[in-house]
This record gives sequence, C-alpha cells and structure tokens, in this order.
Amino acid sequence: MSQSKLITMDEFTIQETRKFPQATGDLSALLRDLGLAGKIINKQVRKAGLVDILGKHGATNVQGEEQMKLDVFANETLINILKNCSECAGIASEENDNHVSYEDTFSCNAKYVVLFDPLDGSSNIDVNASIGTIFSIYRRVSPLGTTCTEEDFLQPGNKLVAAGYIIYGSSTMMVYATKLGVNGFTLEPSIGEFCLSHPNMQCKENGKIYSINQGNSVKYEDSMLAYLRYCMEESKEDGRPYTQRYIGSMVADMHRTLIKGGIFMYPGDKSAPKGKLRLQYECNPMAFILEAAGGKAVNNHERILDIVPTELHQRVPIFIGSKNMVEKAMEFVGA
Ligand code: P6P
Repeated sequence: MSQSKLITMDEFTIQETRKFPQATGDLSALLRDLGLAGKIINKQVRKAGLVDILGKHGATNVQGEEQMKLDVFANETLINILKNCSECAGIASEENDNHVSYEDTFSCNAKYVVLFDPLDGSSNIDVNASIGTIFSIYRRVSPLGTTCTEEDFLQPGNKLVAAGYIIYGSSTMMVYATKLGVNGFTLEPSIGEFCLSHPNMQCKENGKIYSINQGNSVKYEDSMLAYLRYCMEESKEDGRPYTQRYIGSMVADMHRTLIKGGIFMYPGDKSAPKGKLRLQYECNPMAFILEAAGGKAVNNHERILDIVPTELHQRVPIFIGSKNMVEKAMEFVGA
C-alpha cells in the first residue's frame, strides 16, 4: 500500500466520530492515548532480550503471579498516560489489587473508565512469543465531577463502549471494536503511526482450529472430555477435521481466532471451576470484539457479556470464537 493511501488510526477514528454529530471526540482521543501507550510498551518489548528488564521483578501481583519487569513497565505506562489525558476518570488493572481513581479536576470530569491487562501472556516474554495489552472502555456510572468508584468497574460487558487489544507479534497491531464494528491497525515504524490494515474484521461462522491447554484435561468434567473427543476424532467423521493450536497467550490465540476462525477455550475444571481467565479485562473485551465481528462468547450457560461482575478480578470459564463452533461445543458442555 503506497504511503499516500495510508489511513492512520487517528484519521480513521475522527472519520468514525463524524458519523455522530453529537459525538465529542473524547473516545477517539482515549483510543489515541491507548495507542500511544502501546507504542511506548512496544519499544521496550522489542528490546526485551537486550535490556535488563527480563527476569522477575520480585513483586507478585494480585493473582499471586511473579511480576516480570515488563509487566510493571507496561502497567505504569498505561496508568500514567491515562492519568494525563482528559478522557479517563480512573483505571483498573490485572496488576493492581484495587481500582485507581484519578483525583485531578480534569479526570474527575472525564466520562470514561478503562480496565486493562497491561501485558497479557507475560510468561511468554522470555521465549519471544507474542504477548499483548487488552483493554475495556466503559462510560462511568458515578457522577461527573467526583472521583470514580468501584461501581464504575463492575459493569457487565454489555455496557462496554469499546474494547480492544495491542498485540506485540511479528508486527505490532492495535485492534479495537465499537458498536460500528472491528478494525485492525498495523504499526508503521517509519512514521510511528498505527495504520488501517484490517478494515471491518469478521469472524468466520465456521472454522477448524480448536485452541485449549489439553494439559489440563485430567481435571476436566466428563462432558468436556466428550467434546475434546469430538474435536480430535468425530469432527473428522463429520468431514470437518479440527486441528489444535495453542500459544498460551490469550491475545495471540484470540487474534488468530478472529482472523482464521476457530474456538478458543479456557473451561472450568474440578480444581478450578471458574477457569483461569479474568472476566473484566480478558474475557469481556475479547467477547465484545468477537461478537462485534459476528462470533460468539459464552461460559457454560450464558453470554459472557451478560455476566454481572461481583468482584474486580473474578474468573469465568470461556468458550469463544466462530459462532457454529461455539454452539457445537455447547451441545456437549452447555448447561
Ligand atoms: P495456561 C497468560 O498467563 C494467560 O493469562 C492468558 O494469556 C492465556 O490464555 C492463559 O493464561 C494461559 O494459561 O494455564 O494454559 O498457561
């Protein structure tokens, strides 16, 4: 694509804003700020092997997971950039026990709050596999002019205004969804801008890839084992042989699912009935994106986006991806 035909993410979001005369441009500005954070994090990720930022930071996060130094850098970058913009009243992060309310006047009058997993898949950092930043944007429910409250961060996914991710892969991409659809932007390093590369992304109704950590199967319920047997054996008799792919980084597995079709699963099991992935900054944003692209996202019996959160870091089982594949899985494991 020649330089003259490049559409930057900023140009694109402003064009989208113009479709709504009453829009203020605040959401466009917030997406731009998240893109800036992504570019700053990307710079550090790209040199992780060279700079002493690998290895354990020593601290552990609310999940009890040892924090890699890049996790801490990504978290602090997002918190600072969103604090200094004028569209965000506060944040909640996988790396913080509680939400952070910004206290300055500008932030108290901002209408959005942002939840994020600053560096998802961080266990893959030292093996150079793709990792990513996942974010959710809600309109606050607390009054403008006050500091935001926990209630702002415990809204169901069906109240999301926008959600997206930045994937630090073979290229760096920012993908986000609004009610207008899903669009992907690839970082063009020579100009330092995310440029439109995947307009109007759609998730195929059918696919052949099932993505799950089968190492956990010893702990699965019988219904889940029956579905795995379908994926490994019976799907071939159906003439639609499935193949298995699992990167172990949700952003990477979900980006592949969005582009190629397929189903990604992190089910509950006998030792962890709620599964591993967090509702507010992993499952809900990915569910919002996949539904906007024509896909489906459920736990064992309800739409992920309809789950009413009760705590900030709660986990939910998830089956997400191509609509027909998710519905097939529910024939086996749906309650
Ligand atoms: P497991 C990464 O730690 C993560 O939160 C997700 O990105 C990923 O999908 C999942 O955990 C991998 O978990 O148990 O298969 O290593």
